[in-house]
Amino acid sequence: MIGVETRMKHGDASDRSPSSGPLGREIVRADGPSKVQGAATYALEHRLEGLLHCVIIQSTVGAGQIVAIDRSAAEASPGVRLVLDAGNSLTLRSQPDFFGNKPPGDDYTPFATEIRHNGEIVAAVVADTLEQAQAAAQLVRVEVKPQPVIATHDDPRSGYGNPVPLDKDWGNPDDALADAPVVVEATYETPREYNVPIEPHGLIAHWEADDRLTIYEPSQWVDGMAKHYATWFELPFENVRVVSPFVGGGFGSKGQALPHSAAAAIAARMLRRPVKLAVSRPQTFTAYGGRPATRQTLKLGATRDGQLLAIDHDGSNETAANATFIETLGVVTSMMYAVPNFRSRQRIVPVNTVTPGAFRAPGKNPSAFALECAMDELAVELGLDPVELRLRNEPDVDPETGKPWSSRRLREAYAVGGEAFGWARRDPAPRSMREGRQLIGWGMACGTHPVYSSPGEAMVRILADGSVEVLSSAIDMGTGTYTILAQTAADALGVPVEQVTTKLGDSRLPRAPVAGGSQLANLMTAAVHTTALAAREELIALGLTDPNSPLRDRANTLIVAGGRIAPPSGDGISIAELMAATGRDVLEVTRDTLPKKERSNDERLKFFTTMAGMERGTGIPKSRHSFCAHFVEVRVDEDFGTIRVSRVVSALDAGRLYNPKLADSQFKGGIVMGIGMALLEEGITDPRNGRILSSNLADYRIATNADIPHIETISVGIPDYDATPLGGKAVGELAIVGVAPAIANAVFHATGKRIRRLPITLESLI
Ligand code: MCN
Ligand code: MOS
Repeated sequence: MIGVETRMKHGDASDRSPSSGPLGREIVRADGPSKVQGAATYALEHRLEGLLHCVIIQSTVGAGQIVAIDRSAAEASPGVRLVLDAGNSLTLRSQPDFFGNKPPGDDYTPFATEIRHNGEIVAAVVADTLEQAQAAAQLVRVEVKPQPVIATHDDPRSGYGNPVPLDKDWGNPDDALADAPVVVEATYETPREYNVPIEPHGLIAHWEADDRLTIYEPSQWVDGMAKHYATWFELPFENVRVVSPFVGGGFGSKGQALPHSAAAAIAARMLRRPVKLAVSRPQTFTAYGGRPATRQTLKLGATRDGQLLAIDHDGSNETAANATFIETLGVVTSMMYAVPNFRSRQRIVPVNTVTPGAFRAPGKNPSAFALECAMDELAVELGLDPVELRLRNEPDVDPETGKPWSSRRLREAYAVGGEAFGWARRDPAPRSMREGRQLIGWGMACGTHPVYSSPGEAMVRILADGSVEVLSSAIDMGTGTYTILAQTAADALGVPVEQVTTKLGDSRLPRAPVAGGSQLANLMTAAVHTTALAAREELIALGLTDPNSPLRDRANTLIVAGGRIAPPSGDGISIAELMAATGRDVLEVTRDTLPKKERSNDERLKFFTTMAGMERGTGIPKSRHSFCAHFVEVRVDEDFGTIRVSRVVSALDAGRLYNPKLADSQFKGGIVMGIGMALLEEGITDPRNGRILSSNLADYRIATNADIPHIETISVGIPDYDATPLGGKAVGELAIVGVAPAIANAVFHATGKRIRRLPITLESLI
């Protein structure tokens, strides 16, 4: 990533400190009522005149050459308007994905001629109704000359894999390990995992004119997606509009336009009619890649009293046969504990799979699984309490960069979380705690997530009735963006939060970067804060200088509070009264937090439509991370081997929370997903043809209410203005990190069995 200085200059500290105002309060979700009442319009629910329906046809082999496609029967089928494949598709200009993977050549169609994975799109049918398109799709005959398939990295032919340039080294780990009094070594594995948001992928593509495209598509990044379509169709960026006011979850899967997105847009263009394409649940398992399977071998060397001497880490993840995805496995390993000798290596193993992608806490999550299990194994080996072992290796500075922490409140998390859980009552011996036939296990592990930041842009509009609008192309996928941005504006402006509405998810609005890397809340609250302060200044200027203002010439002493503008003593007037007196319909202010104001349009666009602006710490003097400690109780049935998580207490340091109720919901969501990861989720692949067998919600099991116990979350964060302008740190992905190892460690404590491959099932305990 490009290291650009994007940190905003801090204004007057008093402007940013936690106030008794709306920011930081437990306000209910602004979008809640519209969602529960069915009034929230999701992408595929938009109604358009003359809408056609598109169905994709995916490859049923894992590798091969397409010899022929017979479209004739499908073309003759009732209601069919178009059958598309590589032979008759409009050709687009190719565009690299997030990670720089670019299809070969300058031309691109989403329809394969050479098949690299099972589920790759080979054709599509467009018809008047969905049923007609589905029926006709059955009639398309695809003849393929199959080639050998390497379905997963468990296939010995997949080989050792290819190194990627992420080596990390310090000290001399080989010598340190050779000399270390205690060494533990183990290999940990995680399976393919899928994002499975409640709302599957899909879109409506609508060409208003030959050079104007509107896309209704669930999106974590409408500006990035608009750029994608603009490149594909060689249109000016402004001619593409991506609309995504509501998103039924994404978890990383909705950051960019995907091959099926191109298929729908091509069909709409060729037919000059709006086209809807709904990816079915089974199809989503190959429409987007999900987290790749990982394998990590860790060696930890330590003194007898538990001082880490060395860590040696070798990790690999599956990637596609023709594209690179790196699940960055060394990221937590290298920054969690003070260790003088360190090595981390990473490889990628190409197999016949769809290109894997980002999935909640990419890299961090499997990285912590290996490290935090290995730390538990070391604690057992040393006869030390696992919390005590961690305390003995708590680093004063970031061991990788040597930078001081902006804040790191893990000691507090251990203390507060351990106390709430009752950790002191734990008998360290495995199989020592039971209730009847239930073996009880207590385990713990840590999680962390970096603080990323990008610039953002926002508009604040004060309307004639005194109400306020906040506008941004940022999105809310259930996270709380609508709510916290209203809180931020209300706070900075001095109006009641009920008076503020937020409009999001439209690339025509002021720009925002991706809602990924858990960066959006911090960067957009900063952008809205800046903008709202500017709007307040304009309001005050209007009150002081407008000839018709009842408050004119009051020296510069006006205060805005509670929706009223007033001199320090006296009641003043409402904002609506000021707007009426001065004859204003609207007062509109746009600001951004770009590093320099005089950026050209092209440069601005680059910041908001590529990852170029995503600051990961270069040029920032402090190491910025959120942290958490999870304490978990499991109950394992001695006869049946069934595993239940019966209690979770997590103490989390995510700095200042803009809305503790919503942050709590984020934390709990992450923990729920972590329980699914530990015990349930597994993409099972047919070794013969690379087909994903668990491509539905019956076979790909995610945690349901019945799997979830009482979860207690405790925030131990304090405002961290070295991390972000308003003092918050990363929230959305934090809590999933560390849950799976805490459960694996608890299962060991309950049973004496160390399970190093997820998910932990009753079979694995036999
Ligand atoms: N928040 C807060 N105080 C802070 C930071 C955040 O109160 N200091 C709260 C806010 O309500 C904010 C939310 O936490 O809206 C998430 O903020 P943030 O950590 O900045 O994460 P993003 O807004 O960037 O959201 C993306 C993040 C990621 S990367 C994934 S993956 C993920 C996640 O959020 N996917 C989700 N949480 C999800 N939650 C839901 N319901 N659905 C998804 O798909
Ligand atoms: Mo989250 S996986 O960074 O969208």
